[in-house]
Amino acid sequence: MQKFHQQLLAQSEAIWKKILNHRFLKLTTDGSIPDDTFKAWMRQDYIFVREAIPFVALLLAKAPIQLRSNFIDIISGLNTELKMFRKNAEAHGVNLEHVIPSPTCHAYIQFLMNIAYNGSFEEGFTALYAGEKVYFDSWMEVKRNQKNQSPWQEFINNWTSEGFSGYVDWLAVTLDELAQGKPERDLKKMEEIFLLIARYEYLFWEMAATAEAWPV
Ligand code: MP5
Repeated sequence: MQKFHQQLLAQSEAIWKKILNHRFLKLTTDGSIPDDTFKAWMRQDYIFVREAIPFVALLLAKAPIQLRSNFIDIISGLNTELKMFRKNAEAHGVNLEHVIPSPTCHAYIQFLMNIAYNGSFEEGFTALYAGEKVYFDSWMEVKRNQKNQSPWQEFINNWTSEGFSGYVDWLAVTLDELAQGKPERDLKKMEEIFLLIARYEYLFWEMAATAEAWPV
């Protein structure tokens, strides 16, 4: 029988393919990504990771006691990641101050916050798994196919490390446990959230590739 996380991935196969084939990842892989394009992603993703901290903290407040320590580690990992962003920003002359979240980044964060405040713990956990799994698969695609070191190597290595891979596996196993015995209605909601996050993730690459911005 298919596990719940496998079912989610199977249902999202079409959008997943589009994510992994996105030109942002292809150009990063072959080294031809314009600096400004990568830097646009970096600035937006810095905001995303910064705002992921309150998102995960809200989930921590709803988490079963036995998962609290995992959530503390996740928050700590996000904080370490922010330092990696700041270090690379400094090295590449990227200004991370006063970044205005683009329409996609803004909408994605709002969606996550809405789930964290108004959704169940299981719904929030599903969103977390979806976002992390996309990043793992996306950066693995880059790592597997790159022929030369990239100026952005630290980002590539960050989401393809053994530690990150183990964390994403843990999310999948834990999500399967959380889904066990849940009524069909709850599982349907989790499936909807998973697909929506995957769609936002696609749009996030698109946002960076097109330098998406507000009209004024
Ligand atoms: C992640 C991210 C991965 N940094 N940005 C987006 C748009 N989606 C997912 O999350 P984390 O917390 O950096 O591992």
